[in-house]
Amino acid sequence: MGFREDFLWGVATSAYQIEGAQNKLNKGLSIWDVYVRENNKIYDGHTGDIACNHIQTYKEDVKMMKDMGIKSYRFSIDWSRVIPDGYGNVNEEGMAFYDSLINELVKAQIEPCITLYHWELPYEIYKKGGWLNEDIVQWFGRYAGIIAERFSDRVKFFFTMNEPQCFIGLGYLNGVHAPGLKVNLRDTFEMAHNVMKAHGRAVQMIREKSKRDVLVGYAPTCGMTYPYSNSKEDIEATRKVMFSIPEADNWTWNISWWSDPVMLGKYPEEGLMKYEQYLPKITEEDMKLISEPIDIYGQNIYNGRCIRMGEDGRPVDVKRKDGYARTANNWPVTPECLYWGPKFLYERYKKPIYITENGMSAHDVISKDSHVHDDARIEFTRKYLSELKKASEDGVDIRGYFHWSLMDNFEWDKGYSERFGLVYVDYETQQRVLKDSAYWYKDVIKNNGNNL
Ligand code: GCO
Repeated sequence: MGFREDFLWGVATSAYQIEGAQNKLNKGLSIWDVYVRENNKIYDGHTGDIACNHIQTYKEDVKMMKDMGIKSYRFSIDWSRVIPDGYGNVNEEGMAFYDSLINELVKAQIEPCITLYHWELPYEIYKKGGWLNEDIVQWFGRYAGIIAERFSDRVKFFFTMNEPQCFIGLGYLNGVHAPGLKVNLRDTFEMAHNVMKAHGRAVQMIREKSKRDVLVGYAPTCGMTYPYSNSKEDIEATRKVMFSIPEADNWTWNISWWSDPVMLGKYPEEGLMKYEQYLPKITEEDMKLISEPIDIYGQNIYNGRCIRMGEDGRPVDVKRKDGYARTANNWPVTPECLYWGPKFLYERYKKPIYITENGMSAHDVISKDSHVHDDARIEFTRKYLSELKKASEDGVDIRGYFHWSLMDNFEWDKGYSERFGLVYVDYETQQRVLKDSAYWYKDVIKNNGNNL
């Protein structure tokens, strides 16, 4: 009992958040390179220009992972680094970097997992309309094929899109992420439809160009829900809220609009009705492309809402307790979501699940004894993983967990003010210090979670 014997214990990062060298190695501009230069968009004027300088330190970083006992590394490829304008020539210098990173991982016996899109839309594609331009479906597919052709001999895991909820919602609806726009609702639905078509096309191209059988997945996010009690009514109310559809003005933050099409081949009825006036033309052919079968389901999970059945038979949110536990960026600590989230997702989508991200930000400091005592992160992860283990024991097909993040990094509009890493990064010296949580996680991995 517990986790599967071959459970994939991992850590995750993304390209812009750690790489640095943004204008080196012939990289093209991405929307983030441009956005961070605007005034007052990013905390204290921070940029990802240097970030964790991973382009230069990747060998040491891989060695560090090996020392931490990490079994798998989920990283992303910056589209604008390997195809500077997104659709034209391939930049060999960019490809060579990832090639070498992958070789290091393989040597260290760390399973590489590629995410294709963790938000670096090439600026040249943005200028052509970005996600609004239907051609992006082919451009993204071509990019996916190029990556699969080159790396599938060594890489088995490919995730297409990371958190479409965020890159459309935060990028185009409330404008706090690149490209920082607030566009019409109509446009956001069309973008979302193209995102999912691009996902489908990528799945096809990965299969076509891979040198062997690979595993293809998707990595959306969203808040989860968990029931107030184990009564049938509360559980039913919770399941209902989990897959419910929000009002149009903040529509992107939900699960089913983004996952039902991909996993079940149809948009949720509730959404088709609620959003009708904003929707683009949706054809059967589109739905077929969008639901091109995938092998594994990734989900980024950070927290959730507690739900119970109301007196009137409608689900209600249970108020959080006064003084409830929170992380440094004020996200609630709700371990139950790592039990109920995967359980509901597995019931609905019936695919093996990987938690592609989970973790917390804390105000970590290096202590007088030169260590970083991040007890809160240890406690957080212990509680979350214990719930995940319970789900696995209850028959949910959970195959892996990637802690966000390997190391502190550029947290988007929050710059370097949030520290999510198991490893502390001093951004002036680029020194890395394993936090207590890194040693703790190593022990968990060694025991396959049996010591949680
Ligand atoms: C994602 C996330 C990460 C964040 C993390 C903490 O999309 O995968 O936004 O990039 O750093 O979720 O907020």
